[in-house]
Amino acid sequence: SIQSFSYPVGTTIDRFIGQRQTEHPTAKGELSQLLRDIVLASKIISREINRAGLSGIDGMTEEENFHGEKQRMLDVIADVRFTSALIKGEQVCAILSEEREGIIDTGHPEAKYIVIIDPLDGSSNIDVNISVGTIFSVYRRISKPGEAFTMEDFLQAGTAQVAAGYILYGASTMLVYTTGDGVNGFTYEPSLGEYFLSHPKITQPESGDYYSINENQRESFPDQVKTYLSSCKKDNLNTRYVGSLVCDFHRNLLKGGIYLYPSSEQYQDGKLRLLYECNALAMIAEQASGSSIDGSQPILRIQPEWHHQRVPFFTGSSNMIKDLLGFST
Ligand code: AHM
Ligand code: MG
Repeated sequence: SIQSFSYPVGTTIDRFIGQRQTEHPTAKGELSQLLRDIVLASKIISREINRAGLSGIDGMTEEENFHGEKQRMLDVIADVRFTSALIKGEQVCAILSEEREGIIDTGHPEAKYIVIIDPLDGSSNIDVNISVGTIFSVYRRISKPGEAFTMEDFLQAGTAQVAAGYILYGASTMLVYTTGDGVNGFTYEPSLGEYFLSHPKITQPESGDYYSINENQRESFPDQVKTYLSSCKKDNLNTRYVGSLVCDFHRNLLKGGIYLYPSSEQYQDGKLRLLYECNALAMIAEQASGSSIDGSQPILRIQPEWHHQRVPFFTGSSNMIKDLLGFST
């Protein structure tokens, strides 16, 4: 019908954030402002990514980050855009970015939140025009507002997250986030410059047909993972692997499936980072009735020991994670 072709109108993300705030009469609007700052930076990055092939910023810089990885221009741009938006927004006292070694002091010691962010995940996909993402977590600081922040503020278990989300720069740009009260997804309309609520109250199917894994290290995977993979093959599940975590996670969240990044000879503790990548997605998965484990325990319960810690990461439909757990020795 003509109606299905009519222009999307509905709840903008701004209105949604405002509505959520009025549901919490004691809220002062700081978290709302912080989320709006992330929304703004994501619009800018979305635009940069859309033009990357023409503007030349899909290429490499001369620099390596402290992980020893070559940085892409877009990695640097995304890092700067998100951190500047959060600094200007004044709601965060300090930031950890996967692109930098140390804590970023925002110069707002009175602010009560901290943010951990992977500004551009999966960026090795950028120069072939494949989707990438941003992943973020928000925590209340442990140190007192007004005092100096410490590393302890960042080494909190994932259960302490106040909000978590990701932006998927895909065929459409989408922002999916939770504040611990369910998961909602918003799709960006670039000509209006607005995100609209397109995926209210996302729930992950209990089971699915997809498993997402890079198997190049399979000889050295733990037996638990080898056995689970055999069962996936026996059950004729389909492999889907973009190699951009946000994309693989998002597909499995909506359609049902499991994502696996186990330990191996190459990556003794897995490849993905607990603070920048796993905790945020684990919170979203749990809020959407899925689950996330490191092979034996929930990701969200892990007490981080250092900020760049890696962890084996398994996330997806609850019954699939249950099956994987069943093979642990
Ligand atoms: P990055 O932080 O350097 O972008 O690496 C993280 C990415 C994830 O997006 C993706 O799931 C994974 O690395 C892919 O790793 P691999 O190429 O080993 O399959
Ligand atoms: Mg990353």
